[in-house]
Amino acid sequence: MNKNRQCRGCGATLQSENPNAVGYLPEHLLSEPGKELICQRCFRIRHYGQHQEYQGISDAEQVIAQSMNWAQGTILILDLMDFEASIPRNIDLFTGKQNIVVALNKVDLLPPKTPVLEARDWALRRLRALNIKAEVVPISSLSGFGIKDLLAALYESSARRWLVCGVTNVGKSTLITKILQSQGKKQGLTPTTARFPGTTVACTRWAIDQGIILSDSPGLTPQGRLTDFVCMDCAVKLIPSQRLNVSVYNLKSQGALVVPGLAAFRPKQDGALIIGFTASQVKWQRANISKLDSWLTQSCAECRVTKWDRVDVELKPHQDLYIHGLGWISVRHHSTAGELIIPHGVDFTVRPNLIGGKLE
Ligand SMILES: Nc1nc2c(ncn2[C@@H]2O[C@H](COP(=O)(O)OP(=O)(O)OP(=O)(O)O)[C@@H](O)[C@H]2O)c(=O)[nH]1
Ligand SMILES: [Mg+2]
Ligand SMILES: [Zn+2]
Ligand SMILES: [Zn+2]
Repeated sequence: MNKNRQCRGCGATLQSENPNAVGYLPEHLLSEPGKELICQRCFRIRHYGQHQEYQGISDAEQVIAQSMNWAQGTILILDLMDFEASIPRNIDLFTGKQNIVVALNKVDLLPPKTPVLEARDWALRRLRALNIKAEVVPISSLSGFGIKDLLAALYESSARRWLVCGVTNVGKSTLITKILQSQGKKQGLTPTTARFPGTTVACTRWAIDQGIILSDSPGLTPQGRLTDFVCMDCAVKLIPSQRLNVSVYNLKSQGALVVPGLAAFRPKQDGALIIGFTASQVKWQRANISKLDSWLTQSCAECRVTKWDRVDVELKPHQDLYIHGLGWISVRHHSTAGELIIPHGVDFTVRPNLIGGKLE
């Protein structure tokens, strides 16, 4: 009778055999007929913010590939604060579809002086450079900014079945929750959201106004994102969740920048003027070159970095050096060469600056 009932929060198939696997619910709760249910893991996330490891999580790419047959349109969510890391590896899978809208999420974390449209245009240029030609709608799933514009794009299209997809933690489930709330659909459950990656494990479908159905989906794991190299506690600290911190560092002789235990940039010349950006609980800070190694060993015992990549990088004026899953540094008037030190396997991108005046 209870075969294949689904957790309404994370999509897992409900089961009462293995408490350490996703979808677990004690037998007496699972046998309640007809009711919308959530699994024990979702209950713990929602009420206690707990983030344990669970077994039985299917490969997100496979789950999404199945839903692509159902969907008539795709809402691809990108995280503005972690932009390149949130572009899925196999982007063609999504952009090959007829109806695609890119939702540029977390714009609430921009500094107050940065116009949202400026950030939208920056993202458009970045996507065009990657040959991705989709409409880009800036949104905040958390505050509700831009949700009306996103819905207008869906209503205008002939597609009714939309897959909401993207890498882990970009805000897919938060977006669906916000839309359900904005349309007064508060009577039922909403998708489970959390500050750590991997919350949604299978697709769940949600009816909204104008006959549209949104499918939540499990997040893809991007390659080379620092967040995915560290333990859950450290991952939570790295998730973009705070307004972008922008600090200017006028480095003196022997000066460098470091995020303790995670990354460092060591300019080749004295007196570099560098702007540091992070939107999470970690921050860039000044360090003396002679102390860099000791700063880099100051990390969590559980996920201490053992192998570092040291790369020579040259930044031209108005370029960002963005470390996937961490944040970025930027220079304005002078080219700056230096050594970037990051955990082995983490990716970085040199790109036109996101924040501040642009070079035309
Ligand atoms: N500041 C801010 N935080 C957001 C926004 N959208 C989502 N978040 C936060 O990002 C984290 C992840 O949100 P989820 O909605 O669970 O992300 P997801 O894409 O469903 O993640 P998975 O299910 O793990 O793939 C949560 O802490 C959210 O509160 C946003 O627009 N602004
Ligand atoms: Mg989710
Ligand atoms: Zn669940
Ligand atoms: Zn850790």
